Amino acid sequence: MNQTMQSQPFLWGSATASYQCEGAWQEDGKVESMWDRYLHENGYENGDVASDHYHRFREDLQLMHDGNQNAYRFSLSWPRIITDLDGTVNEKGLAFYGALIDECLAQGIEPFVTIYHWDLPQYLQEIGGWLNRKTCDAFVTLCRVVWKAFGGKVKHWTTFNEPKWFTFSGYFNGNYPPEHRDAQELITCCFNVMLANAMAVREFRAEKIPGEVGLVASYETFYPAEDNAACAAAAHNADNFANLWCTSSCAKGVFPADLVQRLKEEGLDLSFADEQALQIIHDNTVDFLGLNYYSPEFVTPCEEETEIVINNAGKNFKRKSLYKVKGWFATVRNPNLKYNAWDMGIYPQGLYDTLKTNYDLYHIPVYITENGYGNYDQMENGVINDDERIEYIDGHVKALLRAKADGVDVRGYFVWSAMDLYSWKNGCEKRYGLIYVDFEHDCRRIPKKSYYWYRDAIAAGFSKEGRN
Ligand code: BGP
Repeated sequence: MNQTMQSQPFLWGSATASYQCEGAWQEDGKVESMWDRYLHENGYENGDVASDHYHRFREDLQLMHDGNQNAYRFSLSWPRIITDLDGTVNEKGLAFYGALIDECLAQGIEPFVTIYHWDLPQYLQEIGGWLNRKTCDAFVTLCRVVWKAFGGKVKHWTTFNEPKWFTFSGYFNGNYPPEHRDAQELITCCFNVMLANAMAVREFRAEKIPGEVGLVASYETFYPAEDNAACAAAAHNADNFANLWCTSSCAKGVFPADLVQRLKEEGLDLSFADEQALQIIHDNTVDFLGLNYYSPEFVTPCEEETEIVINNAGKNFKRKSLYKVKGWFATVRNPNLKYNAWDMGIYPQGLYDTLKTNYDLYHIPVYITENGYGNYDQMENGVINDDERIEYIDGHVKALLRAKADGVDVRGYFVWSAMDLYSWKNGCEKRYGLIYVDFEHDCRRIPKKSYYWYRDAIAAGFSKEGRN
């Protein structure tokens, strides 16, 4: 890692992802992503236009600048940049990101770039996606292209966003493309993604790309629902299942031994984990961890059949979200917490624990790369009073500052999301933005009350308290 990173100011920013905000799904030579294909084929709400960031990024960056934000986390659309299996580069796609990065720098905003935030090119999905090792090689090709183009301008790189969610949802729960439900496929994909991460880190170091390279993990804090050994064991199972395979392999270079043992006992075939791949993972760990934290889970043991229920319908949903994995763990609602309409529990202590746990385990710098509150925001007389979001962010930032004061090397905080955007399978009415996007009227932008609050809070003290 570049030493200058240690003296950088604390990053206060906001985040987006390419598919969720750019729109322009067919413009300037971009090819289809697996999400384009999947949402179109099924007639679901899609991100064809989304927040139209592709055409409005200058206005968005101006708003971030005016909002005192000094960093912007965004991702690159792979199918905009590389258009086929031969690795053909689409210069117009690269030029878009060049303009976006230059605009960040002109506005005094650090670009914090995620290379993969789920929008795999459809041509790679057709050869098996993350089940196929060729996708790992193709990922390294993508990294090489973007590092050649933007290395030096961008100092903060992350390879993957949340390996847990796109593998679990795509290959176990089946609610994301390619809608498979197969534990063997799940663990194969998980391994290949972590291998691709390590191969990319190796490339980053070999090419001496300036700056730092990390990975963004979704970190779910799992707490025993009751104070007993069985619930504690279930919480550890859940941690292994959802978090540790990812964080331990990218930050320490090894998969948890008890998890590996357990998978073998369950009859899963781990022959994909060949010596050479394990060595690459071992030798190429990340400089930092990005952690996305939204809500905690409280767990008990589970002997019932596996069942996952995800609330994508908000207030119209007739059940409650749950996560039951037979023999591993089950989640239960905590009656003491407030939940939003999509069953997300609000618990700032979870963010503190996320930071502390990961820093204590891995001793590398951490960033909160996503934290935010989904709601049905309403505009009344041109104003959006999103007080619940303000309360949520305020509570979580305070938890972050507490962790920092307790010695955690946390270097930045990004609100999810910069502006309203498309939420995977939930559509656009689940809004997270600091800035309202009027999807009905040409995607015009209207800063919410939280935008002004965040702007003033940064000026008033977050920066001071957050500085190293
Ligand atoms: C994270 C993803 C983001 C974003 C966020 C909110 O898992 O990295 O892309 O979508 O969660 O989740 P959702 O949109 O499902 O409410």
